[in-house]
Amino acid sequence: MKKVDHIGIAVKDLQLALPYYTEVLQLPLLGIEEVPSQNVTVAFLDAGNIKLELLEPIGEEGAVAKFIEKRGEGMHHIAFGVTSIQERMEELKAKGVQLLQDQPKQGAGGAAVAFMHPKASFGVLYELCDKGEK
Ligand code: CMX
Repeated sequence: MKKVDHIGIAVKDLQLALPYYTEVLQLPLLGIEEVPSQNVTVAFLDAGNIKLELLEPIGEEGAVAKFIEKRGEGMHHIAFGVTSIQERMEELKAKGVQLLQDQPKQGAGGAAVAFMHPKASFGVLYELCDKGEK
């Protein structure tokens, strides 16, 4: 894994959470976007070398809605920035890591994303995030 791209944080209400990040912590807001494939609206904040991604559920069905219902708001996942995501997925599969899908999905900003099951990663949900950069 090359580097951490962002940390995902589940929140119930983006508009309630955002002022804490932008005004109290003074992190610049990079943008807000709906990601229907993941049932979330996300806000990215510039936290220096990495970004923070606030995730607000859309509806009650998605992974983040379920996470908040079970565990409450808080740290949801860590995303590694990768290149050639399909190759990285094959490498992980060959090492016996359980991935949550066979093909990458479209994530925020049009990135190709895939997740590893938290049970395979000692309780942490890791994401692979390929923005097509070299
Ligand atoms: N971090 C760590 N553990 C987690 C977790 C998370 N984010 N989400 C769930 N778990 C744990 C649960 O606590 C549970 O553990 P126990 O069995 O010990 O109770 C176990 O994983 C199963 O969880 P569950 O609540 O039964 O939920 P599901 O199995 O239905 O779903 C998961 C869990 C990881 C498969 C699902 O959340 C998923 O597919 N995630 C990937 C997609 C995603 O998270 N998308 C949202 C972000 C998208 C974005 O960044 O844009």
